Amino acid sequence: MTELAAVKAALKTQAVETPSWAYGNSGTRFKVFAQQGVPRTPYEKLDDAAQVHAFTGVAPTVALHIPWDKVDGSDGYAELAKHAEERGVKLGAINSNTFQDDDYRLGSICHPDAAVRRKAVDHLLECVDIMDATGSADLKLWFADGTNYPGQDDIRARQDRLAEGLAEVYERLGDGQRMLLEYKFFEPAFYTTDVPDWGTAYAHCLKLGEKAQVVVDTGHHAPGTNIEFIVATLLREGKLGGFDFNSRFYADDDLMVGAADPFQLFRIMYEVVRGGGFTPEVAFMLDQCHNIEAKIPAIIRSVMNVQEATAKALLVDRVALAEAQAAGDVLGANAVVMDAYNTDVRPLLREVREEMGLDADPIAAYARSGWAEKIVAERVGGQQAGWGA
Ligand SMILES: [Mn+2]
Repeated sequence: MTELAAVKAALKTQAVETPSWAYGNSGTRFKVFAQQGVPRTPYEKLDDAAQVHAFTGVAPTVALHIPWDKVDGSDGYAELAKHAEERGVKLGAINSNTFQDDDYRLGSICHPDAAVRRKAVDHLLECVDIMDATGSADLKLWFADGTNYPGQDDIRARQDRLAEGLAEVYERLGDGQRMLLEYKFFEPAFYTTDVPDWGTAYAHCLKLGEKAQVVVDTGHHAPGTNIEFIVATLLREGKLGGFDFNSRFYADDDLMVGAADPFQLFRIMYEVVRGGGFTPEVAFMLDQCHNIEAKIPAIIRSVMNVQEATAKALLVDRVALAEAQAAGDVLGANAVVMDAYNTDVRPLLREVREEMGLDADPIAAYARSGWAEKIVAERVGGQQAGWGA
């Protein structure tokens, strides 16, 4: 196989998981803007996600969020999984929610009151039940827990509560199921956050065991953080469970991945490729909201941005790079990396898509498909998915 053929083959195996919540209405704490044609049910979210996969060929799974995607009935989740498969996609990670209830004002799994902790852990256990029903492999945990004021609660005790709660959920995981622990350095808590960084997440995952791994949300870092170093380190330790991709200019902006800093995304994907992380064992998920732009084309664009960064990462001449590094050739090594980054990979990706039987231009093909007009015409009445308004 030629080198280019190997790059193409790798790109065809790419899998980017799209989040159900990206198809619903969203906004900032100032305003949620409603859009026409937005899904009213988890089923309709899957219908939209299937469009993204149909036009990109590399978005085969959809993450659910509980309770936003809760369905009724004993067979509800099995039916949801069937609905997805009939449309050519599968259900992916189950995301828990321990941040939208009045009981969680002082935290969830780290709350000082054992009764609230019980409620939070029970919710996480329910999420594992749902994984059993959907066939999902990953439980993705993000905690809004923390404190706003010095002395508000005992920082150390909160870590103990966190460890205890996580251990109970970990024990409940079945074969082939994982716990992916996400970190975020601030917000909604501002003084301390109980899982603020990869080190804290890693320490808990290490103690829990092999089924616990760290999720890197690209938006959850301080400005200037070298995220690719974190990725390289977690891969080296066998603890990189996956990504929540998005873009940030300031904080947790949840903008389209690759929009704010495509060079950073390339550097991250290079470390993924370099570290042997371009495998199904690492979940490449989007965690984004599309507040002002049309949602489905924005998600298609996001998937394409990940593809472009991946293609460039795969094009790095690692033999030449290793030689330059070994020779101490600072500028030469940097040039090898920059050559790959500065390659226009769009023609290559158009070829890849055509070889996959897809339209070379997913955005244009989606626009021509009439899906956007169809959902505006058909999804009239009912309660649109989304949060706040
Ligand atoms: Mn996230």
